[in-house]
Amino acid sequence: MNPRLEQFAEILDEATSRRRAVPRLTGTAELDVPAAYEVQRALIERRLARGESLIGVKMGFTSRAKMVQMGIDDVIWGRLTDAMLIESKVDTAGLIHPRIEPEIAFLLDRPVRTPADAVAAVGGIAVGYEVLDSRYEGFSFALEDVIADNASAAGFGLGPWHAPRDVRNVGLLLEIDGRPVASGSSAAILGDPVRSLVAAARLAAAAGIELRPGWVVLAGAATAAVPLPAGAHVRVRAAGLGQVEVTT
Ligand code: 0L1
Repeated sequence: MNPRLEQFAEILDEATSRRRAVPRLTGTAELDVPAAYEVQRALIERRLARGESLIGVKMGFTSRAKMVQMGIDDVIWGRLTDAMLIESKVDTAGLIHPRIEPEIAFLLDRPVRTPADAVAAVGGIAVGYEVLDSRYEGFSFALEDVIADNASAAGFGLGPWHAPRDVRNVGLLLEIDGRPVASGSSAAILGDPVRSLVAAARLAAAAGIELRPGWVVLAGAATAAVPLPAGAHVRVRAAGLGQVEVTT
């Protein structure tokens, strides 16, 4: 691998472990989208070398509003490892400037090698949340930066799994300390979270990666991400899918 890209992965890895934001890579370097995904791969390889396992993928920029904001016309993806799975508590002191957003999650029970495999591979659907923590100063980045930074992934949590169902218009509510702070519909996720799942299969296939049984696909946010304070109790509710809670 190009040593410069490996060096970018090291910078982002250390920003994570030292909880110190870094300037965006594109401020001083040329980085295109394929090279940014190479950095992401190298960043995750470092985690795998420390004993973490891949357990899924996350989709990003899945709402029209975020695509327009970034000036892009396709979604991005990042990798999820077992160390990112949050059971019930997340320590915000271990993060730089965390934000949280509600998600719809798919559980795969069959391998997905092509987009055509995706829908039939869904074994479960759950409400979830994602904790984002851009490793860049001031959450300031270009598309290539955020791809390299594993799409800002920091952690995620999942509610109870349900049998596959229509999730085109599921109402989602994010509460912090009992107060509603964001609400939306799963329709904000590409019009139907299943489209995001199919996109995950497309992008993974293009990268030569098979989505495996047991993996989770986070389809993307249905609302804007909100700052995640310390000492908070967060609840995400989804109509028909129950809820998931986390404390910080
Ligand atoms: O939409 C996403 O999850 C992708 C990247 C989020 C960018 C950020 O706000 O950190």
